[in-house]
Amino acid sequence: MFDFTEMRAALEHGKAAMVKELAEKALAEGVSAEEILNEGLIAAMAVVGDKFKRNEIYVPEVLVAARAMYAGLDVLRPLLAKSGVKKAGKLVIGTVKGDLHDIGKNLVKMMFEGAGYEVVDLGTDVSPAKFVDAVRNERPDLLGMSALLTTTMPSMKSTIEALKEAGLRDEVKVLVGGAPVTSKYASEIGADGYTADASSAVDVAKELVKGK
Ligand code: B1M
Repeated sequence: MFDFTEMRAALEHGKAAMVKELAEKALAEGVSAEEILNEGLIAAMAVVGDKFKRNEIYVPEVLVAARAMYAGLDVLRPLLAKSGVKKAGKLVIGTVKGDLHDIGKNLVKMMFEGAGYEVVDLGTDVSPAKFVDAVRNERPDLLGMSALLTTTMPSMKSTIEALKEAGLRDEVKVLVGGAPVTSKYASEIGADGYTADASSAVDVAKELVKGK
């Protein structure tokens, strides 16, 4: 069994090169990309989040930890995104207006790419108008919105309202997620689906698109 202690410590301390090296080592030892993601990268990022919350570390430390997480994700990306099958559908995704957190959104994106979806990534700080334009122009099956701040969650509601105003609400299934988002909130704002993690987002999306 692979010992993730060193990888988690490297990520917590922002040692990107070491995280990359240890992710490669784990893969070479036969550990699955999914296990490295969950037991190594996501577990370490949760510790970083707790320390941030307790003011034991500050924004610069969180940023270097995030950079180290990306170094690990770069190693895993080709494996998580391996597909080769015909496109399962199209997803437009972005982090909502005022919100710059993109690690979770990028994981969701990777999971969809891995499941054979075409993904259009609008990035972070995406306004309702920009989401609406993308739905109009890209004609996706699904619109995914991510929010990590309680203060930016209302932008999901504004985007759904803007889709209604543009006459596009019935054209697309709306999937929402992010740490502060709940399934209760998702139904209150009229989203079609919610998941707490990136892995189950694809399963929920498949169910939604089936009924489309
Ligand atoms: Co910020 N931040 N941050 N931050 N940050 C949080 C979110 C916070 C909870 C930290 C804390 O206080 N404990 C807190 C929010 C409090 C709140 O609103 N309730 C917070 C704050 C306050 C802030 C600032 C305001 C701090 C400041 O400046 N004073 C500021 C805001 C900037 C802005 O956005 N305007 C800020 C800034 C930053 C950094 C830039 C330093 C950095 C972001 C770097 C980046 O993303 N490129 C950062 C980080 C890294 C975090 C924490 C530590 C980690 C977030 C993360 O990436 N987690 C976070 C604490 C925490 O969450 N524990 C925190 C790992 C990621 C894999 O998880 O994003 O939850 P997550 O995604 C999951 C699921 O939620 C789900 O799947 C993913 C994987 O399973 N999911 C979806 C996500 N999107 C989905 C969409 C779906 C489905 C599932 O469908 C479409």
